[in-house]
Amino acid sequence: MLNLVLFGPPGAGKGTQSEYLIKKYNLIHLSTGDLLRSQIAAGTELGLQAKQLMDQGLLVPDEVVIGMIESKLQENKPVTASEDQGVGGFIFDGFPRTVPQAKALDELLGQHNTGITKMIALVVDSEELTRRLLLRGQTSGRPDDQDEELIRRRIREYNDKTAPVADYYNQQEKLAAIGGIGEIDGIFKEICHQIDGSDVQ
Ligand code: B4P
Repeated sequence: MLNLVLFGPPGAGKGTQSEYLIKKYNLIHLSTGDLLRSQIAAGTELGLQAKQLMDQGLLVPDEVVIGMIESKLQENKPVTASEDQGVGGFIFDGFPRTVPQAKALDELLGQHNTGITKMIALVVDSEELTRRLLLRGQTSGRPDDQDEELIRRRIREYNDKTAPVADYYNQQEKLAAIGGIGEIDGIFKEICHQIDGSDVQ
């Protein structure tokens, strides 16, 4: 199985690149941001609690997101999925965002006799991230994309709590860092090159 972690600060292009990767490698997409937003839309207790934190640019507690991923892995049992549905693996988008989440993911995948193949880390500077998110905020309707101070807090939260997750995968020799500025298609080719050695031209 090909199990990828797509990593980077808010607005780095994780969601954007995930869409291409899912199609090319036939992956199941697990985005904790999307899962949380669907809980908010459904008005669940979990969604109400998550919304308060997300609207302030803060991370949701580890146990909440780990629980969501655990139940999604149960629904799409990794081994069954790969054998019976021609599924190539999973893409984890926006998860793990803390070292405890990374450890929990290793444990959960280990229970299914599989593991993370590679972490793709998209590198983009803060000014470009802020520009992209404010632009997306004009049409996305996402409250966390509409306020520059809030966006800067999300980036700080990333630097404080999420950036160390890259070291965790680096120690396992699974980290591939890729420049995330430029044409979306060119960045996608570079990611594919890191995954399967395919030509970047
Ligand atoms: P997410 O939903 O994961 O959102 P994100 O980091 O803002 O988005 P992403 O990087 O995917 O951006 P995209 O590709 O769309 O998280 C939202 C919130 O949920 C978090 O702040 C947190 O509160 C909570 N949360 C989620 N997961 C959690 C976890 N595991 N633990 C705790 N809390 C969690 O790209 C952004 C924009 O850039 C788009 O408009 C796109 O068009 C543009 N773009 C992409 N690539 C480009 C390029 N190459 N050039 C120009 N523009 C580009």
